[in-house]
Amino acid sequence: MTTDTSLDAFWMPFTANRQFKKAPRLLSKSEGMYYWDSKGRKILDGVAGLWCVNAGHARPKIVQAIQEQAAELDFAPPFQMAHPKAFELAEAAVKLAPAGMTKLFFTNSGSESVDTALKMALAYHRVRGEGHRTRLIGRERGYHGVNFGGLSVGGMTANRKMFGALLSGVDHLRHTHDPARNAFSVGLPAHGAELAEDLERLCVLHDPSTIAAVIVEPIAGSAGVFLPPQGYLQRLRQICDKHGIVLIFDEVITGFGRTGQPFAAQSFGVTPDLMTVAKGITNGSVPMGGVFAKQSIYDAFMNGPEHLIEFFHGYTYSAHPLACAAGLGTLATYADEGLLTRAATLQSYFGEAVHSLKGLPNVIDIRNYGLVAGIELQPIAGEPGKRAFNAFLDCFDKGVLVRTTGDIIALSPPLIVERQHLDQIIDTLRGAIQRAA
Ligand code: PXG
Ligand code: PLP
Repeated sequence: MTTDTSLDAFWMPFTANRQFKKAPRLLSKSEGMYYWDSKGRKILDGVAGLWCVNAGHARPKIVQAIQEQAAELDFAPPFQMAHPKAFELAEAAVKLAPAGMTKLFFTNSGSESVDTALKMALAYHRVRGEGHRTRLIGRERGYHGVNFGGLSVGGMTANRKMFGALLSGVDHLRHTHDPARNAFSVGLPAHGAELAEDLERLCVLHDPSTIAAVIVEPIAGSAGVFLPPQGYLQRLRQICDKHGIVLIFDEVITGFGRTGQPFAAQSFGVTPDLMTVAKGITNGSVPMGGVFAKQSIYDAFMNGPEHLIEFFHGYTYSAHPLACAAGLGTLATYADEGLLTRAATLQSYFGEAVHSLKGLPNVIDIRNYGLVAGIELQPIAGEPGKRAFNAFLDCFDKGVLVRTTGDIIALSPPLIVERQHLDQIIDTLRGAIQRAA
């Protein structure tokens, strides 16, 4: 950026624009575990960019794949046409997915993946002659992106309240965050499996024959790292099976190694019918998302005359060549370095480090699983979000990037993280939390 570039024109997403433009935080370079800001300061990345740079920054195989692809084939129309790397990436990715999830539909973001999955579920029922299944069930405090479908099933009030009535026929399960019973749990909380019975309650209210799908994040990330109570996801799966409801896991954050397995579905031993991903599929390098589907869901569409389109849905940039090349470079990097299971080996060290913050002023809960953690602070009276945001600014000033949502600090370092990086993140955070008291 030249020194006379104004910050005026760019309307920044999910940002306090006026405050930012008075004191901008600009990143200009990245490599491995680090960013460098525009002043040349080195900043340790404690959040994998935005939960996406799982293999660390500027990895050679990914960089090279993108560079070569840009010169070889820039774009190929994705409707009634294709290019080889789309099939290569889909094949490589379904090998990582839970058994039986054999199909992958490409999108360009998590938000598009969610809307795609909701449409797939509705259409799946319809092609099977169950078009009466139209209701979609989400969960309070869920985040499923910002498009109208995902917003409607999502449960973050600030994201929803400005945008009208959203989709009709949507209902929500209660969230599972229960600090009174589960505060400072190490790993999955013991209490709350019974909250899955909310789905039975909604089945009684609406009749199960009207319900198309239930969507949940296996671990809610964006709203503040809420872990599934032990047994909760298993119970949701049972209720969906009993009533013929499609179960969708939104693995945009948990996918590609965050929980110690390629997908949280595998860590928790529960297989959904549809699974949305984005972020880690290309290591954040080129926008891409996707929806994994069970074979039986795909098969239900493969009816009627063969020359007809089976699913009237897709994006201009579905399976974009640059994204597919980046995805192949990413999966190769994950495989070379065993990154998709590395979180499992670091989980106990990371967990102990994070839980060492217990007892600091205003720390009211700490939660961890794999390489994700949430540290919840007591809000400043009348100024919700400010204490955590001050800690975020303080950490950035001290050279560590963390993420906040409300008064919750989230950590999700790249999966290449070493113990000394974890120590630096926690030590910096300790100081920031003390200063934010
Ligand atoms: N589903 C889940 C579970 C997500 O975490 C999306 C969908 C939407 O993805 P896109 O690519 O459309 O942004 C996400 C994205 C945060 C934060 O503050 C998290 C996300 C996005 C923005 C902020 O933690 N996750
Ligand atoms: N709006 C218009 C006018 C379009 O022509 C298209 C795609 O052709 C879109 C929106 C959707 O764009 P995308 O396919 O990139 O989601």
